[in-house]
Amino acid sequence: MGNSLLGYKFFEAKSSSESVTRSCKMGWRQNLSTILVIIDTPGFIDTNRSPEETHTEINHSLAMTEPGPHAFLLVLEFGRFTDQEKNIPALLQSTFGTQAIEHTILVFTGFDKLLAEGTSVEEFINGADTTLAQLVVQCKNRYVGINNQGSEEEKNKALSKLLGIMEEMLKANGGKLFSKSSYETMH
Ligand SMILES: Nc1nc2c(ncn2[C@@H]2O[C@H](COP(=O)(O)OP(=O)(O)OP(=O)(O)O)[C@@H](O)[C@H]2O)c(=O)[nH]1
Ligand SMILES: [Mg+2]
Repeated sequence: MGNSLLGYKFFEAKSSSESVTRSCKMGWRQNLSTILVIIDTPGFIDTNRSPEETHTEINHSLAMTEPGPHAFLLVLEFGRFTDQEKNIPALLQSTFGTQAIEHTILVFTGFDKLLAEGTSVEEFINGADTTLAQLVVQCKNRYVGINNQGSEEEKNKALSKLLGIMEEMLKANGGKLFSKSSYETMH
């Protein structure tokens, strides 16, 4: 997924029965109107590590973004929202703080599968189970679908959409970067 946004292969990505990404890694893209920095993290549901170890590793990503990220991209797949996945928003909030959801954009991968069925993203969201529908509401309808196997054009279209959503989100949040410590001292 990160590679699609960067426009080149940088992060390790492959079909595997085990989690592939072990540590946080930062990649850049410079051929846009702004410099895009993406930090890929291990998944919250890691097949090889305890939740505590995963939490610690994902937490490293925040220090890498100093003074803070513009957005969290919560990557899910078009398809079933499993019981394990239902726990992800809580894990996101326990890692980065409860306000993290205010800075979160949902990115659904596997858009190609949806297209093959003739289902639109909106149809998928409208038919989503209660927990996913609630998450979409919490994220104030900030979501985008992407086909990581698609053409450069398709991937760039998804990126443009994502950057547009991020800009709107930043405006709504008063242009502030996410900062865990400022929230912690405020509350
Ligand atoms: N068809 C299709 N396959 C996808 C899409 N996105 C990811 N995949 C496939 O899913 C597999 C896993 O992708 P990764 O990007 O490695 O996923 P990840 O979430 O980083 O996985 P971990 O690092 O193991 O947690 C790869 O083989 C991808 O080609 C998509 O939009 N469509
Ligand atoms: Mg990965």
